[in-house]
Amino acid sequence: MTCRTRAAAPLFGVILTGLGAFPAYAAGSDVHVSLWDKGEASMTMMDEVQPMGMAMPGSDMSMATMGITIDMVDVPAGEVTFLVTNDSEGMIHEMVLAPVVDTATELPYDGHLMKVDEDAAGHLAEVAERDPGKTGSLTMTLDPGTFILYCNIPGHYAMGMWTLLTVSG
Ligand SMILES: [Cu+2]
Repeated sequence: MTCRTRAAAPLFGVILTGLGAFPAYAAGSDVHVSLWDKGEASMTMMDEVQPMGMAMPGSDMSMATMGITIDMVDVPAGEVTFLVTNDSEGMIHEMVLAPVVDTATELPYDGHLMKVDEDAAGHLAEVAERDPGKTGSLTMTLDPGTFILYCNIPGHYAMGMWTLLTVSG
């Protein structure tokens, strides 16, 4: 019996070490999300600038007057927490999360409402409308793939308020 006990102890130690090799999965990832705009000029430019929604031909994102910035563009699959701050001084913004099948294809968009068709796009979850300076968080368990974070206040998506997140397996 004594011999068996001694043999088992090191094996148990190896198993514990193996579990410790995947801390990213256990802890999850925190993604800081900033919703921003350039103030009054953001909306007055809407009629003058070509829309910059995802994959729209001729889009130049350097012309965007509002946007979504994230501090991690690639996270491991598993639990992901989005810590969202509306950094605008005067506008309400939000963050909607949707899967992306093909980054070369525009999201379904209603040009009259000036909004993404959330149901058709495959809505997953959101941090809904936040006043300037306010925060919100959202925790999701995500499988590998590409996801889009966008703001669906009328006009904002087309003005450039979106970004892509890669979830790696
Ligand atoms: Cu917005």
